[in-house]
Amino acid sequence: MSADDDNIKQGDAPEHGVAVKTRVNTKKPSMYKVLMLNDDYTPMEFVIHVLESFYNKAHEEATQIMLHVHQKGVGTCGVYTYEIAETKVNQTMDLAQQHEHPLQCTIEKV
Ligand code: TYC
Repeated sequence: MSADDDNIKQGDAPEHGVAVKTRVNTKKPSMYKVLMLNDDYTPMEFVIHVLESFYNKAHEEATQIMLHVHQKGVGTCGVYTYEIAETKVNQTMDLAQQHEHPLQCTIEKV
C-alpha cells in the first residue's frame, strides 16, 4: 500500500454505477514548541505575565516555567501547530518590544 492510500477509505460497493471513494483526513498536523530564552534584563514579573496572557498558564505554572528559563537558559512555553506557535511568538515579541525588554522566543519542530 502506498503512503497516499493511508488517507483513502474504499466506500461501499456502488449500487447505481457510481464509484464511491471517501477521503478521510487522518493526518495529524506537525507540532512546534515555543521556546523562551533567558536574558539578564527582562523582569521576572513580565515573563510571568506573558506566560499567563499568551500561553494560558496559571500563575504557579507560569512562575515555574519562568524560573526554569532563568536557571537553565531556555524552556518550553507550549506546543502548538505552526500558525498558532508563530502567532504566540509574535505576540510575545511585540509586547516585549513595546516595553523595551529584550525577551526572545523561538519555534522548534517537535
Ligand atoms: N533573567 C531575568 C531576570 O533575572 C528573568 C527572565 C526569565 C528573563 C526568563 C527572561 O525568558 C526569561 N530578571
